[in-house]
Amino acid sequence: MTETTTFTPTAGGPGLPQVRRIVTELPGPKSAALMARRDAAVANALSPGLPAYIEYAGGGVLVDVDGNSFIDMASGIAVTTVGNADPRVVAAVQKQAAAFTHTCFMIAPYEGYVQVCEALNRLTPGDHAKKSILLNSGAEAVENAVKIARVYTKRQAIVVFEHAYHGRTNLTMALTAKNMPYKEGFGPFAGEIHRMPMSYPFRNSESGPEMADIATTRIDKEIGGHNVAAIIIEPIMGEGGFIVPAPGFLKALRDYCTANGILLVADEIQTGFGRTGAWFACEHEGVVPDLITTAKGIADGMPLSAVTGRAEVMDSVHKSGLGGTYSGNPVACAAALAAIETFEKDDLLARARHIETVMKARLADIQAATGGVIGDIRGRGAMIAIEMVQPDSKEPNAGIVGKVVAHCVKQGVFIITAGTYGNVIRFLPPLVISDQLLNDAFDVIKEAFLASV
Ligand code: PLZ
Repeated sequence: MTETTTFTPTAGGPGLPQVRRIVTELPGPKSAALMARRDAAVANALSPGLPAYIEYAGGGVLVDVDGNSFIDMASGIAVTTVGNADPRVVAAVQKQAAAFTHTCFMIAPYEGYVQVCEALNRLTPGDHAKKSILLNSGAEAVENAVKIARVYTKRQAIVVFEHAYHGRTNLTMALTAKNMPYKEGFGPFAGEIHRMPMSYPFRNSESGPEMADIATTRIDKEIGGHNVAAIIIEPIMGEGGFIVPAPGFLKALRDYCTANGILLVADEIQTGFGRTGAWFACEHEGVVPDLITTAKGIADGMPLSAVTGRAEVMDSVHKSGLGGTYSGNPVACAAALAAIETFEKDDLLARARHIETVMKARLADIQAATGGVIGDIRGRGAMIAIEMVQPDSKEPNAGIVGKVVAHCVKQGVFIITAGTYGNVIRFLPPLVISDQLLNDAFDVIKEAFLASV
C-alpha cells in the first residue's frame, strides 16, 4: 500500500516506519540535486541504480532524503542481513568508536580481532582445527586465500568456474568470469588462472557428478591436478545469477581436491552468514572446504572480510607474510560480534528459511501468470533469483528485467539484477523484513510483471 502522508524519521534501524511510501516524483527534488552534484564530482564509472539518495534505513526499508520509503530487496548486495543499523550493532560500534577507532592489529593488537576469529573458526563448516585472518573487502579475502593456497601447496595454478565473481582487484578480475563491466580494458590480468565449466541445471542437462567429471578431466588434461593449488568456487554463484549447482557437483569437486592435494576454497562472500538459511551455503551439500572466504553479511555493513581455514594451511605462511593497515578494524570487529550475537539470539537462520518459502511461493504464482517468461526460480533462503527468457525458450530476455525493475522502483520496491546474460532478478531482503512488507513487495513485483509482459 502506497501512503501519501509525509513523515520525518530521526534515526534508522528497525524503529523506522515499516511502510512503502512514495511521496514525490522519482528522483525527488533533494535526490535530483544530489544526482547533479554526483555527476559533477563522482567518477562516471560509478552509476547508482536507485534514483534516490538514502538518509535512513532499517528493518525492511530504505528512506530517501525526500521522505520516500522503499522496500529493501537488496540489503546493499547481501550485506545488511541482520537489518540496517541494527540496534545491537549500532551500540557496539558506538562503544568501540568511543574507546579507540584504530591501532592496526599488526602492531598494537586488541581483543575484538581475536574474538571475531574465534567466532569464525567456530561457525564455519568442519570440526578440524581452524585459524582466521581478517581483511577489509571480499576481493582482498579472495586474494589472501590464493596467497595462502600457493604457499601451502607450493603450486601456482588456480581453477575457477564459468559465471564466477570474485572481485575487482587485478587478481580477482582474472578470477571473475564476466568481461563487461568488470574487466573491459583493465588487463593485462594475472596468470595461472584456469576457468572450467560450471554446473548450471537450467542450462545444461548433466548431473552434478557428470559436470564435475567434465571439469576435473579438463583440469587433468590441461593443467595437471598436481599443479593446482586451489579450486575456488561460490557454492551458489552470486553475481553470475544465483546458480545453484546440481546436487553432487560440489561434493565431487571436494573429492577430486582431496585426491589431488588441492585446496577447495569456498567463496561464501555473498552466500555466507545465514543468507541461505544455513551459516554457510556449502553446508547444504555437506561439503567442508579447506579455506572459506567471508565478507558482506559478516559485519552489517562495516568493512570486514576474512579467510578461515585449516590451521596447518593458514599457519604455512611465514611471519608477517599477511596483513594490511586497516585489516580487522576494531569498529568493524565490534559490529561483527554484535551481528553474530543478533543472528544467534534472534534465530535468523530460521527466518531465512521462512523467507525462502514465502518468496518461492509468490514467484511460482507470478511465473504461472506471465506466460513462460520466468524460465527458472532458484536459490536458497533469502537468496532467491528468477531467470527471464523469451517465452517458453531458454533465450535470455534482459529486456523484461529492465522494465520490471523500473516499474518496481517507481512503486517503491528496490530490486536488483544479476546474471552473465543480464537476465536475472535477484531478491536479497534483510532477514528482519516483516512478512507484511515482503508480501507487499511481491504484490508490486507481480503488477510489474503483468504490466511488462
Ligand atoms: N566474491 C562471491 O559476491 C562481491 C559485487 C558488487 P568486495 N559481490 C558484489 C560489484 O559490482 O562490485 C563479491 C562476491 C563474491 C567476492 C566479492 C567481492 O567482494 O567486497 O566487493 O570486494
